[in-house]
Amino acid sequence: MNATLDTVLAGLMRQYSERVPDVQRIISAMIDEGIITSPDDIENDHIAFRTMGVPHLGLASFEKIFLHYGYEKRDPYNFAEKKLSAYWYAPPADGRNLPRIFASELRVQELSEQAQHIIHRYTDAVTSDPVDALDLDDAAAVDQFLHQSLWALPTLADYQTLLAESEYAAWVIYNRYYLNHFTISVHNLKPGYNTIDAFVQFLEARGLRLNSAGGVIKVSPDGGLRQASTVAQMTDAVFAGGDTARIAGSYVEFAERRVLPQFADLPADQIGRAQRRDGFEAANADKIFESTFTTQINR
Ligand code: OOG
Ligand code: NI
Repeated sequence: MNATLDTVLAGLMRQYSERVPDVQRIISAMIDEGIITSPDDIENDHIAFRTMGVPHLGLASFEKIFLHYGYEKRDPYNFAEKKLSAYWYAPPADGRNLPRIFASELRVQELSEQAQHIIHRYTDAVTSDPVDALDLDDAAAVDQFLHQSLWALPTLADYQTLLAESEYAAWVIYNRYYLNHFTISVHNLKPGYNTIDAFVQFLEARGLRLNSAGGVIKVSPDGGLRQASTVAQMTDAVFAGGDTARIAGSYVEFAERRVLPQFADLPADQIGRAQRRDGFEAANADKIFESTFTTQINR
């Protein structure tokens, strides 16, 4: 079971690293700076996916994959203005600090008639839950599923119409289940780099472009979860009929999880994941979504 999950996660990371040059750029900078000696030294705090909330798809379908591998569904989040719902999923507790998952869904029925019509012209091709037809113990099949299209390639005109109303809708109609981001855990890095402030300073000195929505560093009201992210990189997209455009792809996130107040006096060697702030924060997430939005990309 865990071997299948490992293969699926490795497949996601491989395709994602190829699509997002910032991943290699950040890893190389961390090695060059002496923060890590190999990419394996990086703890992946969480990965994120986006889904289209229509019958047979959305979270109800997507989550079956990771629930099958032992992930547990946790807290819900609501983003009223962006018309999104999300949950986070805790990894199987096997002592390996596997990434959490943050998965969201567009509430398609809240969009304009025009946008709903465009989305359904694509997604109506899906007439039963595609995950039900998948052998979840076949890692190669799941890897392929997460990188394939469940609907026809969109036209550039449809993409642009969606983009004007919902940046998220446009992202999903083209990028589907591609990994939206992975997240470098900064609190376990060496001193000088183990806070989000220090790490952001390092990234900015190395010329990375960071999402500034709501401020570069997003801090939860309890102070325990501190996050930042790059601005999504552009990818060359080919649309139906052969039109091409540069559109938002995926990005990289950074997270510092502080030790919970009740464990503040524990010695460092007794601090693990269970002693740190867990979960997510709606107000942080709301701004992190904008890492793929034109408001950040064209800034
Ligand atoms: C997810 C944004 C939220 C977090 O860690 O709160 C998020 C997305 O862009 O799909 O990643
Ligand atoms: Ni995230």
